Amino acid sequence: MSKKFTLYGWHLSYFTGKVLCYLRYKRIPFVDQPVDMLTLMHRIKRKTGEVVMPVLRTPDDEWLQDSSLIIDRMEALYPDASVLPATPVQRFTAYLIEAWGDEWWVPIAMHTRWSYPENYVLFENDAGSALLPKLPRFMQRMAVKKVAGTLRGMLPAVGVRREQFAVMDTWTVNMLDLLDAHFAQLPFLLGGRPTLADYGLVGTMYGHLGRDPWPARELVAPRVHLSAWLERMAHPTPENSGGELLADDALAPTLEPILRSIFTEFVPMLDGINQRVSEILPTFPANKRLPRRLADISVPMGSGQFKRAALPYTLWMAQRALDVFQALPAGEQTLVAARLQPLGGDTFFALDIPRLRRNGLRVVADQHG
Ligand SMILES: N[C@@H](CCC(=O)N[C@@H](CS)C(=O)NCC(=O)O)C(=O)O
Repeated sequence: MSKKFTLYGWHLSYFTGKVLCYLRYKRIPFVDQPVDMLTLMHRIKRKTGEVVMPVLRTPDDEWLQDSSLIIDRMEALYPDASVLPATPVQRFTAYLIEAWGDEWWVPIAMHTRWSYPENYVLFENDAGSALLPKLPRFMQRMAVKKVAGTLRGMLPAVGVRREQFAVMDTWTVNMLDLLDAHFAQLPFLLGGRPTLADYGLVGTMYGHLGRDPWPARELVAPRVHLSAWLERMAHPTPENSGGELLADDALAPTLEPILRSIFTEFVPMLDGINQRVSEILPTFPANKRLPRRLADISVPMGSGQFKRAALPYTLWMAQRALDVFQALPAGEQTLVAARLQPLGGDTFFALDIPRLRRNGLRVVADQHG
């Protein structure tokens, strides 16, 4: 058995990109293993209960699933070059942006991939040679067609619906401009080295926007500072990623419009999901996993509205950030709330979500909490 960690995933996968960039930055030795069909459908399913990537297999043969759990476990094992800021405002902000990067951006990443057929050639090549590495091309193509069909089937649920394309496109261009303006000032979201915030955002940027031919050419390449950040994230060196976070627990002014968008768009999404969960919870069997998706919610996106299915899992990511806030000493909580209040942060701290346990890609709610 390998003494190293093994990362099972594909470079085109959102959450694999997040973990891959993280492991590289931390200089944790690992085998980058494109996951094949047997491993994905059977071994991973047996070990984690899900057909999912990424999974990190430890040298002790533990199979860790969920990018956030993987990072938590690795941070405990490898505390050097921590991606978790030590000061309260930056620490909380890192978890908040992780949640936003992981969850809010999924429809954008799916839209910029699946709405542009030119992206399919790379997907077919990469996924085909990963799934069935030893089999002929035509069989690889058939296997990819099936996987692509499953992924395309998820598009309407996550909100990739033709009538919403204009709202999504406008939002994306505006947000990428804000990010580009930020990275013109600072190497990373919170300063001179990457934090959990950057790893949340890199999921969408590494595997999807920065790699699929259409968005890489049309959206990322023209924004040189965003492109340079992505390059630092993908290929970290002590020279390009070894700086300090902003002094005095500061947040850059260029991060403020991004945080404002999180509070006026992502938080209403969390509220909407919470509402859907509270509708079913009173009659839902205790200790049973909630459905992966609940009925549609409608949330602000830029100056428009955006409809998508509610994912209870997303609340677990919000709970993760709230837990970090609540674990701070009272004085530090006051500092964090005061710093974020002018940007609309009150809405986040007012969230009242039932206690959730993660189980694979779903959650179990504590109905007696
Ligand atoms: N929250 C999980 C999400 C993992 C995830 O959604 N992975 C995608 C590929 S990027 C997948 O395998 N999806 C299969 C599915 O949704 O059924 C994580 O952070 O690892």
